[in-house]
Amino acid sequence: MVREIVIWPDPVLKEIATPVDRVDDDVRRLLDDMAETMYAADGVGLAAPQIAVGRRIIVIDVSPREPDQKLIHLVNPEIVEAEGKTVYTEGCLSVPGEAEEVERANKVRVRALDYFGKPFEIVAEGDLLAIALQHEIDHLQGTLFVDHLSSLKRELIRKRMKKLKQQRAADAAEAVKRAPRHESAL
Ligand code: GNR
Ligand code: NI
Repeated sequence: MVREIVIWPDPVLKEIATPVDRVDDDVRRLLDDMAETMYAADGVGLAAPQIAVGRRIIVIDVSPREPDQKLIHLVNPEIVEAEGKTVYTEGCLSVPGEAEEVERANKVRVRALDYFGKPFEIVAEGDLLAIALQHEIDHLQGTLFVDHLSSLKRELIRKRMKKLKQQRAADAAEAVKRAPRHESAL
């Protein structure tokens, strides 16, 4: 099921997500919904807080940009090693239409549980996967790419998000007005 993606600013995006204690069918259903939501939105990653779920769960699929990669499920991910520095122009599904340069580690080693609850490690260096791992793990700490920008840039983006939310609310109200009424409502 495709879920609704929360737009920044929203309190749920600032919360620290809670660790998962067992990768059971409920968690796997969430992972499936998150992958479906990520693909529907044309994203390369998604963190559970973006669908208003405060748990340490991430999906990443950078294969549109790095064809040797595939869908990765990460539960309770931890960065166990970070090295070097790099700058990448980032976007976020919770901050639509915005893109800004962010400085991050060039190489990361991440430990997590997979779709079946089995521990694994992944190392990424100098590519979008390395960036996406850090971007998504940031989400679990309540941090978005806009928090890495100057306050001036962040406040400009905040204004544009406010306008975008108002426009979406107006569009939704208009859609209700135009919708043919159900018989019981006549
Ligand atoms: O789809 C996404 N693209 C992207 C591009 C550059 C750096 C990071 C990302 S992650 C983003 C999806 C998203 O918001 N994940 O939280
Ligand atoms: Ni994001």
